[in-house]
Amino acid sequence: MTGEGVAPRPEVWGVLNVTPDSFSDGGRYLDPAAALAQGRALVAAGASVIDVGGESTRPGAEPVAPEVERARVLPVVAALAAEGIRVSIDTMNAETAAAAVEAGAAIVNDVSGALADPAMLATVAALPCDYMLMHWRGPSAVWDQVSDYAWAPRDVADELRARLAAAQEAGIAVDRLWVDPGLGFAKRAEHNWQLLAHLDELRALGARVLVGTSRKRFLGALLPDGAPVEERDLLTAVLSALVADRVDALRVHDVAASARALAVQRSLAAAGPAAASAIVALEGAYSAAAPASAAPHTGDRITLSGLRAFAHHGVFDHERRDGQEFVIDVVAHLDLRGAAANDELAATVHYGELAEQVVAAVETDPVDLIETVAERVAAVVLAHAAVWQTTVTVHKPQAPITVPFSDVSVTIVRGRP
Ligand code: PMM
Repeated sequence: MTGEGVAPRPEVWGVLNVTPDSFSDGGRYLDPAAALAQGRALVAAGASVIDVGGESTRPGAEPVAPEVERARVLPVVAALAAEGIRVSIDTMNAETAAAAVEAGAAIVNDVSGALADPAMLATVAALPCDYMLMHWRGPSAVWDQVSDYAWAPRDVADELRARLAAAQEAGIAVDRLWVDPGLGFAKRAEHNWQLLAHLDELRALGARVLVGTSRKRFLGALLPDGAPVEERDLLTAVLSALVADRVDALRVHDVAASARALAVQRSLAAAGPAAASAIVALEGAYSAAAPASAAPHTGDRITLSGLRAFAHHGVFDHERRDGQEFVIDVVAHLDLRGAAANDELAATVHYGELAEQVVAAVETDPVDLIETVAERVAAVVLAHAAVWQTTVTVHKPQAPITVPFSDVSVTIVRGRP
């Protein structure tokens, strides 16, 4: 029905909580027949995997005895798998994982990243299944004490890298592994947004990437107070489309909405060259440096995202004294046809060297403003003769702003005079 390799990327995984108390669908699918019907409906709406869970991870939820968890999920896993549906079991318990795979599950989705049950990695290593390591810093009772990050995208990637290494050491090959930033799990809204904006950090880990944005509280914060949780489905679907090109799978409750949003995203992406020339035309309108006519190469560019530098810029004494992290994105526009035709590094810009030059320019003499830092970076990029235009964004995620915020940045576009 939904064999591996058939599903378009990203896949949509449908959530099926067989619990009395999950925060958005608790109690609806405790009856196996109702769960099976919902699983079928999610597949019909476009899910390639059904993620079956028997224990709520909602803050304040009571832990569930493994026997109770298994009694809830195993009949549903078996019934779905018997229909040829690809099933994931959402569990932190190794015995439940093993029993679910025995019943036909193809994936173990462990929100604890193998930190809750010491037997999990060895168990999964011996099972014929994929394994999802979600970023986790402990149960919801401790989230208040463990929700601080220097820069969430980097910290989460570093912590997941360690979990991936542990999984591989236990004998789980990387082609069986998935990672997930664990949105909402010991993360404040700003951390969730930063993680979504910097998914490349997770992609660089080498495992497949899934994100679970669905119906989470940080989306509810964008809706009027008291809005029903289902109203978050539209926001989830928008996010599904926005991150589609950087993830392998999306875990959602309203599969139809995300599947439709992805259809829109795919149609737009398929119109790539047209979309690219529209962007070039827009950029041309903004930059005197753009060639008068949109030549075929004017969309060519090299992009460096999320470069990190530690520096002492800022107007406050403590910023000058203690320093903080700055994150820089650079787009360098240059004609890449010659480099591609001759496969020749000398005909383009060496991105590793450019990255080092940008970081070095940020890490020198402290100044007050990130505007000044951005100008400095633009000058470094334009020092490469082949570059005719650059877009530089300097983020200051730990800026001294007294209200909750996710990021502040300055973007400039500079070209040759
Ligand atoms: N979120 C929840 C449960 N399981 N699994 C993964 N891999 N990623 C998630 O983000 C995730 C998860 C909590 O949401 P729910 O109560 O709606 O299932």
